[in-house]
Amino acid sequence: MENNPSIFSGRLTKFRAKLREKDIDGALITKRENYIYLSGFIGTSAFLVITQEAAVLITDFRYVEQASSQAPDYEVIKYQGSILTAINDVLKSKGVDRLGFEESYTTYDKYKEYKAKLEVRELNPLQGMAENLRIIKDEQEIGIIKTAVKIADGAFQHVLGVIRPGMTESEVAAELEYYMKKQGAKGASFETIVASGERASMPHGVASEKVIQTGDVITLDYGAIYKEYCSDMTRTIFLGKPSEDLKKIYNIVLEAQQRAEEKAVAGLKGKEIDAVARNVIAGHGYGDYFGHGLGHGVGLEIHEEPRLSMMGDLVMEDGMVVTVEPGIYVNGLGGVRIEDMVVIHGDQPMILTQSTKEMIII
Ligand SMILES: [Mn+2]
Repeated sequence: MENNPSIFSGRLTKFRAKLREKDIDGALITKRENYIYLSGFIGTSAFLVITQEAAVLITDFRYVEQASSQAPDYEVIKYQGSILTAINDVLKSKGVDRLGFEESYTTYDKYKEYKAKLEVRELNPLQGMAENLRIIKDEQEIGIIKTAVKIADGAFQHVLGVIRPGMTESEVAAELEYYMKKQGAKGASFETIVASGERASMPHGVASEKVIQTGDVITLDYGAIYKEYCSDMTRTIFLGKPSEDLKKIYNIVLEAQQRAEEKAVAGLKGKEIDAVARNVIAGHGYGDYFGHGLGHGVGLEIHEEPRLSMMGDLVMEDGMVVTVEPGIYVNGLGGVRIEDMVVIHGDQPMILTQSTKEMIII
């Protein structure tokens, strides 16, 4: 990650203000996406202790050097033996009495250990304190996400020239992933979905050994991880001339996608944007065949807040990055989904995904 130190100290300042609001004097952060966000350290093991005055990163021998260079705002402490002892020592030396912990990522076993071994007066749930800061992306994050999207767009262009009848879905997935890595991606942001023919009726049909044949509809849903940030896109294409039913479904999904995307604007709730797509699809009689939410936030995690679904109560704000991905799935026939990534930007949604959404028949 290109560590601009001022970005991380700015995030620490915001996080500390939230701690003060909740009257918590120290936070223990163990979830990888959260410690990346707050410190800049991208290794696979770290424990942050953040108080009003201190920022400590505890890690093991493997990561001391990396942590020191990636997280200059932090005092890096190496532990050997018991991590709980190391955390407890830091809590004591920093005078932490009311400790906040990440309740959604703490197993019951760990919680019991915290209770038994950490000498603090209170253990308080942080209630998504770091995750809530992550919802709005800053300029640096949006820049990285744009590159992650561009890599996925390039892979789509690449794979269009490669797909042939006789290939398996797994081979197509491998082409997408190989291309993305060649363009600088660390890997795929989730298990690549290549669902062809009748399998396209499975919204999450991960690539299988099925051989792709002429006449198949093919749903490609995939993304890249670039500098720890994810992208996510879906296109549905046809190998040979599609049936009238599938063509009709394609055009309905496209209309729903475009109409909803135009409404991905600041001030609307996730569920209001979801309703735009849902109403288009229901209006054509396919309401029962769109069984998932319209979209989700994307960032360090592939699925994060805000949710664009019937339950999405969060109001859109500038800097949120979301997907818009309606679909129609008909058992025995196949399915169509079209997905772009969008940055909320006043009343002018910034559509990141550039691949064409015109019907592609190869
Ligand atoms: Mn998605």
